[in-house]
Amino acid sequence: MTDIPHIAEIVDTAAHDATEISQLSLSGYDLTPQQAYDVQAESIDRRMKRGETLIGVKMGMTSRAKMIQMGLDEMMWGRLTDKMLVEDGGEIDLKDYVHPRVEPEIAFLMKQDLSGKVSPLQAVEAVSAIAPAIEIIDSRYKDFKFNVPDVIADNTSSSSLVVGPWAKPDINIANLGMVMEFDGKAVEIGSSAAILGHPARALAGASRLVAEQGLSLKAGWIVMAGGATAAVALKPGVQVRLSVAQLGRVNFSVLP
Ligand code: 0L1
Ligand code: MG
Repeated sequence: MTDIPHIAEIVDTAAHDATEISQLSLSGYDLTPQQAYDVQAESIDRRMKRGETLIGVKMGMTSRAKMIQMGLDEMMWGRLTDKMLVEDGGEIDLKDYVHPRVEPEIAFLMKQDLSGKVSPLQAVEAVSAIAPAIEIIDSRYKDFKFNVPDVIADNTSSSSLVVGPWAKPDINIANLGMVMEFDGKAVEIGSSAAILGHPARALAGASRLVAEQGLSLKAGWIVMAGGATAAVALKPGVQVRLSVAQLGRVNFSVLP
């Protein structure tokens, strides 16, 4: 029998202590995707017992660029807690991470609960605001390598998020230019269209996938739509900025 609480403790401790671990699949833990989501849920329960609260979900593998970079092609999701939020313009310390990377994203703020199969249009109708956002992903696995159950169990590499100014949801987000800069130099240039053809599809996907785990997206939650480009590794001292056409900018810096 698969010991879900034990595996949850392994991934939670690695995330908490920012320590690298071997892939579960190479350590004798061959999980099904459902077991991996059970591990994820249990590991987040451990965080809640330490006082963290759930603030939303993140979608992963929602663009071709991400699928090619990671060699995986399955959309997946992870949970976001209040402790993961980095203030817009804030600072992070690399000692709190294993080998972090950043992704340019779009964030949705939920106006009402949403669950199950919905169209992208219905999904956007449940949103009160949209913002430019940067996700800091940090796989706890050695060399940032994993299979699908490994990464789902590791909360889909979710580590931190930085959310920019919220805008009214009446902006057409189908094809917004996105430029991510390190120290003022573009490191990734893309479009919101790279996120499943339209970020609203990632939100509809989130609604469907969380329902498969008996959950719903809650009013007040943030939903991260997934990286529009490949993720870029962070370096000490770097200033990271994302500009999204019509939505504005979000930034943070890494301590030297
Ligand atoms: O947010 C993402 O697209 C990441 C999903 C997990 C895979 C990875 O760590 O790149
Ligand atoms: Mg992401």
